[in-house]
Amino acid sequence: MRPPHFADVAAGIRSADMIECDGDGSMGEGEIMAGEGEHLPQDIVRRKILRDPQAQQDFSRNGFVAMPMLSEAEVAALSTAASALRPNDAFDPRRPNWRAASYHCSFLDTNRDYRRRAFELISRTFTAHVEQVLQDYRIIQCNFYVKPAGRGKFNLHQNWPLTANLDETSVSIWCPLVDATGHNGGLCAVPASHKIVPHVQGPNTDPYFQGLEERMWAAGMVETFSVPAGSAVIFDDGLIHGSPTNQGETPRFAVQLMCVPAESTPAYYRDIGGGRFEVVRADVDFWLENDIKDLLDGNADWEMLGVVEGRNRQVDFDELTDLLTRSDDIRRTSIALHPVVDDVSEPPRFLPRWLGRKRSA
Ligand SMILES: O=C(O)CCC(=O)C(=O)O
Ligand SMILES: [Fe+2]
Repeated sequence: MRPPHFADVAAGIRSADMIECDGDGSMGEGEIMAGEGEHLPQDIVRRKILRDPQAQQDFSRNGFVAMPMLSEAEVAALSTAASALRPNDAFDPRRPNWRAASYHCSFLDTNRDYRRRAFELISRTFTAHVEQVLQDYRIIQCNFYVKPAGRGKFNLHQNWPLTANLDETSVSIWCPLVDATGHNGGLCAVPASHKIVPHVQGPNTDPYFQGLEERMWAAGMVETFSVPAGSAVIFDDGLIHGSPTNQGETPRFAVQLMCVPAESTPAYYRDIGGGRFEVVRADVDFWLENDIKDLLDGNADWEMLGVVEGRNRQVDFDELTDLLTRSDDIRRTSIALHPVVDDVSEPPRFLPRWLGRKRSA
């Protein structure tokens, strides 16, 4: 028996549209054999993410898939509407903002009214596309990412997890509004690096591959995409990705939408020290209302889902290489985290009752 997963309880695993077989060999009857660790719940293995079977297969294997999305008219309309928005940094942070980021990101801008307008504009433009391409997903966050000429390097990273159950898949849709290549700071990624470690990436957490970036590039692990304006790269938020400095003459505008399975509980993981994370419900308004300082400080008014024991640790280059080599097998195992259960008869009152139950062996 596997122990109760955090989100089995927090969210419940409900049936969604399932894939019969996506061709990656992992869809047999019964439990999937784990390469290591625990078996992955069938419901999650079979949960379809992209409606198109070929896109689903590519996504499962590589952690991303690229496809045309916006029409030329939609790109033009969105670009015009974006230029009328007034973020506090005017899309051009003159001095590096949080953590020395030299790009504009809607979510990091201090203007709440702008953040909401950006969300409304982008979600309005993309809702029908999301519906058409993804199987029962909904939009949680919308951002403009703008890199001024000569700036904007984005170190390799994973996006923060967005679901209370880490075995579920949240995705980013990254869509440039200008043609984006390695030259002007387009997206790059390490193929098949999704769901290979149970790492929780938070705003102040080191990546599990800290210090390896140069070697990863030198070893040819990182792929750079050339994406025409309006096309999209849809990727697993656990995929290692980033983007180089914009060496072009003009700003590089892109949008990013973060989407979660409709049946999942959207969440934010706040590092509370000692390897533990507080998990709080984080739906659309959560991300519009809270800025980065709020996210780091926490807030007693947030809806607490529980506390989980993290399994973060650093890997070295050889281990990363090995994990990538075995990634198909590793992805058949669970990366979900377990609720922290203290051996006390009376759980603290702010925790839901189920947290007071003992974990089965
Ligand atoms: O726009 C970029 O260059 C980076 C985007 C990114 O990291 C993301 O969409 O998660
Ligand atoms: Fe990212």
